[in-house]
Amino acid sequence: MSLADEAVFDAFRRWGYLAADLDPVGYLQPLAPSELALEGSAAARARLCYCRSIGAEFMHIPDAERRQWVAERMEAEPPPADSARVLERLIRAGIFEQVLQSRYPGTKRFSLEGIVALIPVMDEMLDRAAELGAEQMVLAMSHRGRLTVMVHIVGKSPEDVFARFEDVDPRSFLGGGDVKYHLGATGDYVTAHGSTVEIHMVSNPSHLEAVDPVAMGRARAKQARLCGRGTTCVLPLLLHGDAAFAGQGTAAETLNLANLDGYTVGGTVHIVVNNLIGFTANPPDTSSSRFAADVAKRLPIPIFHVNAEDPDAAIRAARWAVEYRYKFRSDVVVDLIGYRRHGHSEIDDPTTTQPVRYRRIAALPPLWESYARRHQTDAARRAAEIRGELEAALKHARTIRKNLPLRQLPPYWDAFMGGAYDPALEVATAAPAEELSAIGELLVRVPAGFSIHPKVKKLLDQRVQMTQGRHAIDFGTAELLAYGSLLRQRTPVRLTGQDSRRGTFNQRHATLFDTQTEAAYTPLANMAIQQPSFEVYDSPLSEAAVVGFEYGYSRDYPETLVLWEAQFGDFANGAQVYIDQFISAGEDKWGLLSGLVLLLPHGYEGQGPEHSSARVERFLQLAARDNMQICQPTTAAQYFHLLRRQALRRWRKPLVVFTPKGMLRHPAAASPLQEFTSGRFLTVIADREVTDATRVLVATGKIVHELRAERKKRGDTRTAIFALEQLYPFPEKELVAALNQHPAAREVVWVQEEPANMGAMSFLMPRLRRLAKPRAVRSVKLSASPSPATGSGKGHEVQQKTLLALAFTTAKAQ
Ligand SMILES: Cc1ncc(C[n+]2csc(CCOP(=O)(O)OP(=O)(O)O)c2C)c(N)n1
Repeated sequence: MSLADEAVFDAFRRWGYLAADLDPVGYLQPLAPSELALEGSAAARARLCYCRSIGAEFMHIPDAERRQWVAERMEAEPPPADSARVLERLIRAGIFEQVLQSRYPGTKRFSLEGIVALIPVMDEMLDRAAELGAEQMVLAMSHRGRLTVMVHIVGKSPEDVFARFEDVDPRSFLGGGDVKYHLGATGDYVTAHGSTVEIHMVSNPSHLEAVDPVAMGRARAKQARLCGRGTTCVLPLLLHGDAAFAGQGTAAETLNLANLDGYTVGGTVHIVVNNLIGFTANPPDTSSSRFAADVAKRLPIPIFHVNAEDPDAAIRAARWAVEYRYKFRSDVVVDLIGYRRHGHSEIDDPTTTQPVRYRRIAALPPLWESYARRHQTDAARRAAEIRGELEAALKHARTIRKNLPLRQLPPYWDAFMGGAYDPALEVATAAPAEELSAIGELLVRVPAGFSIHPKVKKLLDQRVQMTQGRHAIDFGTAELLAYGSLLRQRTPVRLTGQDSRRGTFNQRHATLFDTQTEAAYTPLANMAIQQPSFEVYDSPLSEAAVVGFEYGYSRDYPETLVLWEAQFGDFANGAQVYIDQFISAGEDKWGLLSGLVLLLPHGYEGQGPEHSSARVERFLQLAARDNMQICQPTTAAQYFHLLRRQALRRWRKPLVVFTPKGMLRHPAAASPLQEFTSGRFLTVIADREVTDATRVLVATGKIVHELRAERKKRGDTRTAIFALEQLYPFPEKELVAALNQHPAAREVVWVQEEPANMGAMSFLMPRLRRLAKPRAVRSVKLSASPSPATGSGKGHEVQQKTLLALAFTTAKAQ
């Protein structure tokens, strides 16, 4: 190409996408950027390449090789399409939608009509991915087109989907289950060349985009299991709605995970199922930029905008997207622009808000009709045949008595179980002394020439002494001993969170940094040649996406102890959607288990409204039917046993741990070596000093230590203090047994440092009243407050003093 022609092409490479013909309805009109006001044959040729049905955005990619890769494809002659196959797929998907529409007119199904090209686009992606080595695909999508994808891509039978419309088995879902367009599914996709790709469609809540990082986490876990450190065998594919992709922060947070060591999946393929509408809202109201996909420009990746009424072009873009992912291990976006034939759901009338657009849409034929016309074939007979097949399937579905499961769990779940808690599930969690001292030695072993920071060295030396029984073991050491011992029992461990390698409170030092080179070294990852993986990563500054990711990881690697740590427990509310919709309800809605651990630093230490509370009350409110475990260990040994219990039992339930901050190095929270070499996690720690109490204080967490110190100060010998170490499942038997040790006790007092409307109080008081009968039961707490804690350090001290004084005052004296 001459230099002058090159300059012309360059302008089109840069700006051509703005002038491309992308919207079949004419809502998104092509622009005429002044840079493209060029005449001549080069301009005409460039216009053909860049301004028809595909608009490629790629000139923002800093790497010249990648830009050139895209340009070469955009500028090459398009290969002939396999129009017969494409037509068959369009008819099948289109008629499937029509049958649903005519048979279930009053039911929501979130039709794909208007972007049915999605089906041949996904076909192409799967065919090409399989050629490039994909064995599995993790697929996440929202409501739009989900049922069609389930049948035409995941391989579910139409009968199965119809049966769900008939709701043939409502009893099996009473009090649980989920709506049909949220359920996950697994199936086999057979490619055009006869190979098979396992598809895992992820279950998701209504909350749009929330499923994105979950799918990535699942893909990473599957890759770790199937392809070691490779990313070839599992391809993640995320489908986004246009309004949701532009608007939801989770989508942006998820994109940011793409190239991070701890999270990468070797590239995710994204499709924006872009119907240029969100429920009733128009694009100018849902995105501040021209394309919803613009959020993806935060990554140096190509975005292919493509007109969904031109399936041949869409298929080309689909093919490039997968090839690009495999060549560069990068994310890539296909922005498939079409329309929505009906209302948001089929019972909605869109003409009340978009009357003009919907008049135009009503005049458009189904895609299979226009495609057949373009390729000069007649499709009517085939359409009638397929309609007949589907009507027969529908009739058959009405005779089905039970919904068949859409999903089959992989065999690595066979060893695990959910359901109700059963004490028979308990296992030994103590570790031999030699084992602990060996791990202590390993924690300080670094490569020759590695210079450890003197402060860290001192701490590590102390750790060695602790594990030899010369000092009590602190929390930070106990945690690493739990991980080390699990690794030596062949349990992989994955821990992530902001600054988790060192630990926010300087307590962990799971990774050491060379003072000369800043090289990082993680002793637990280097214990033996054939050890299970120990991953510890500093996460990006995100809560939502990273919690979603770890939940996803735990879903596909139940053998691994997966932990996410909040910097301060308060920040976990940034991940509330994952806590509410996945962690708490996943088993109830979808029958899917997770052993994810959330480590949430909690405790009132005068650090203000946002560094005090992990919102204990919210977790307890979510607790029902043994859906998760909520614990607050007060000693290092308790923490050790709790973590090991979580990994070693067969019971896979999310575990929420309220972890200490100030108490991390407090002597009262440290434990002697023998508490690690014997015993197990105690759900209630009864009093070990006072044997015949007249009053019993019950509390959880740090305040327990403060109550003990206060009792000592007062020389009180008649007040027993119980530490409630597990809040849920509520240890009723253990608490009753502890109370029975004090027959003379006439008063039981719940003490919490949180305000009355927070903490465990609302959960606990009714239970305590029932169990402690006929003793009087009351509570000591801060007065109710809209924010969890005071902003004044001094104010906190006064409050805490008052609280302790009240706890040691009998009801009468008050
Ligand atoms: C987080 C969240 N907020 C709001 C909603 C309610 N809602 C459901 S669908 C929808 C519009 C989605 O539009 P778009 O992403 O363009 O997808 P489409 O339905 O058009 O395919 C809204 C607002 C939701 N499901 N999730």
